[in-house]
Amino acid sequence: MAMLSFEKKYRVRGGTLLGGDLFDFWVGPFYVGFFGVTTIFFTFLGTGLILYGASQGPTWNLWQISIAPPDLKYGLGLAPLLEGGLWQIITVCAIGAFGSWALREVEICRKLGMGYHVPVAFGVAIFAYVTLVVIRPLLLGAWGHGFPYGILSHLDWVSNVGYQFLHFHYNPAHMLAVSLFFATTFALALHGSLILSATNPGNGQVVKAPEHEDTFFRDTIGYSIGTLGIHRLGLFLALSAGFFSAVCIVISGPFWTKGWPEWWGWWLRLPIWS
Ligand code: 07D
Ligand code: 07D
Ligand code: U10
Repeated sequence: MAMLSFEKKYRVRGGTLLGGDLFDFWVGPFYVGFFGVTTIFFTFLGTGLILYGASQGPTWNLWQISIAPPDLKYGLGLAPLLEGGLWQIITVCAIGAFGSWALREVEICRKLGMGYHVPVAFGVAIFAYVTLVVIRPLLLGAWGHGFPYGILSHLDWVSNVGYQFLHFHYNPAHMLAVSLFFATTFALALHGSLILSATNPGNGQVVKAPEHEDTFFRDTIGYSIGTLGIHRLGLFLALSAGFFSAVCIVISGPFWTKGWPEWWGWWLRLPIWS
């Protein structure tokens, strides 16, 4: 196994951000590190609290289990455990676990002498989540604006919040985010299919190199972004999609309270029409 002998060579001490040598070891394929321990801690505690919440609730049906945030009357204060307090502690655990996971990725990057692109990318997903459950509730003045932790209940939240603004599709940042998500899958489909077409050309055919890939796109659309460029573009599109998602929800409420279709009134109010 070539990969395993490579891993042995790179399984050396150092590169940790915290804890020094203390947790600088592997368990099977997994690197542990200080942040591996904190990941495990927050994950176990958070999952345990979800299970406890489920045991106090009306159902064990996996799709219907839901840990709701506090009522709006609790504002930004702490709520009793079974009235949203659980949601508050679980939120802390989730942020602790996601943040620890990102920092463990950083330590692994440092060990391998690689760039921090992966943890930075995960950071954007964490940012979107934190926007939903911390930043927006803070701006609106109540934890009750966070989304409930349940498979179906969180869908109800998305739908309800969407209709509070009449027609969420008219939110300009939502339009940008949706287009960027579509562009991301389009770019990955183009890239995946191009690579497979070059490396898997069919029985008896010679495997093709990047010159062929470049030429395919020059012939079709007159330009090739190149082998490194497509990965930069993919990362840019995906991170922008996550970023504009966070923007689209944080402006809904804190910065715009009417229906989103009404926002487009600025166009009709332009002085050029009179
Ligand atoms: C494929 C990587 C693997 C990850 C998976 C998710 C859990 C949750 C917890 C029972 C692409 C593992 C799921 C650990 C179990 C409990 C309490 C990633 C892959 C397989 N959602 N959402 C899903 C989360 C939000 C929305 C599915 C998480 C926002 C819509 C899954 C978060 C909004 C739809 C899920 C989160 C929103 C879903 C599949 C956090 C806007 C669907 C996810 C932490 C972003 C789809 C029944 C997937 C579905 C779906 C998880 C947040 C909208 C349960 C962990 C509030 C419209 N979401 N979601 O494949 O089928 O992601 O729902 O922010 O249609 Mg969601
Ligand atoms: C928040 C997930 C973070 C995940 C983390 C990791 C674990 C570990 C462990 C697997 C951001 C979690 C990891 C738990 C798992 C193991 C082992 C990602 C997050 C940190 N919308 N809409 C979006 C579309 C409508 C509405 C975003 C499309 C309706 C609201 C995206 C359509 C109405 C909100 C998007 C559509 C409406 C959104 C979601 C089409 C409802 C949001 C992506 C075709 C009536 C949310 C930040 C995202 C948002 C959001 C797409 C329709 C409402 C751009 C394509 C018209 C209220 N919508 N939407 O954000 O911006 O991912 O959240 O109709 O809050 Mg929308
Ligand atoms: C890409 C690529 C590329 C590749 C690739 C990939 C992108 C070109 C070279 C990668 C892509 C793929 C493989 C494709 C598939 C991927 C997806 C579709 C994405 C989605 C992925 C999944 C759904 C899989 C998710 C799986 C996960 C997250 C793994 C889960 C792992 C764990 C739970 C273990 C984590 C380990 C930790 C935290 C540290 C180690 C800890 C342990 C082993 C446990 C033991 C614990 C300790 C020793 C610590 C003690 C703990 C304490 C003290 C606390 C205890 C507390 C209590 C409360 C009990 O571009 O190239 O190819 O492949």
